[in-house]
Amino acid sequence: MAGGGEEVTLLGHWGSPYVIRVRLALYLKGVPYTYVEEDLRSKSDLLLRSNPVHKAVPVLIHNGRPICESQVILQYIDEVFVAGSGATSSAFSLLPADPHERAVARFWAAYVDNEIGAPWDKAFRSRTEEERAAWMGKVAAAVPGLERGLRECTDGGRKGCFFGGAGGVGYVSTSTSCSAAWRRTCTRSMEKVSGLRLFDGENTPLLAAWLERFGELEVARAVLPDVDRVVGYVRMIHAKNAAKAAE
Ligand SMILES: N[C@@H](CCC(=O)N[C@@H](CS)C(=O)NCC(=O)O)C(=O)O
Repeated sequence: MAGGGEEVTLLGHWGSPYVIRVRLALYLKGVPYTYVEEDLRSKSDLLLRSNPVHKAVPVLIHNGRPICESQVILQYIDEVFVAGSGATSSAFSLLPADPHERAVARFWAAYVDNEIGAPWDKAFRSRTEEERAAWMGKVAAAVPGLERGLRECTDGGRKGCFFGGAGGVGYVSTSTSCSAAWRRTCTRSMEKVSGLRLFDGENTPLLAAWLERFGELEVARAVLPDVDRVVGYVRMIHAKNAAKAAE
């Protein structure tokens, strides 16, 4: 049960990067919440009722009202849980105050979902090695664009260290928690599973350094799942997908 008279419940799955980004945001904002782990093979009535369109996690339920889609949830959290609202003591804002900087942050958050997250999901669900390699090729092709974005957002790496948010962990960092998580978990897991290196000091020095720094933060340590657990999960899904392909 959340404190301060607010009831906040998150329906999630431990391995979902979309859920992880919401958990990062709630942690950064200091919002207490009840976490409900969903079995995605047997979804709860609450999940089906709360997200009848996509039937997917994350769903945030705030005082009985569901909010779906992780980017929408992040923006909701940023707007609702503000200092002095009684809902949280944190003055921390995920999105920058300046409208142009906010637009830039949203642009890169969308870039991450569309150009990196979407093909990554397809790779995850691929039934053959060839199909998976093709989708991961698309992910790899989008990574230099993100490196360029980080350079522009941070004035060549000099301004702020965390990609969106003046020197702090901001909206893009949080919504890119997939990437941040990738460095510590999914990326390392993918590296272990497929041998593909997406972020390294030579080709993507800013991203590599940023993700390393992000991974060291208390919030990352508290929220990101264990690499070996993710590796085991990814391998299990790949094996299931391969078995389906062979049917
Ligand atoms: N665009 C959605 C993506 C959410 C999503 O794909 N969630 C997955 C877990 S990672 C899910 O719940 N899938 C439902 C299923 O597997 O049936 C968001 O940003 O929230």
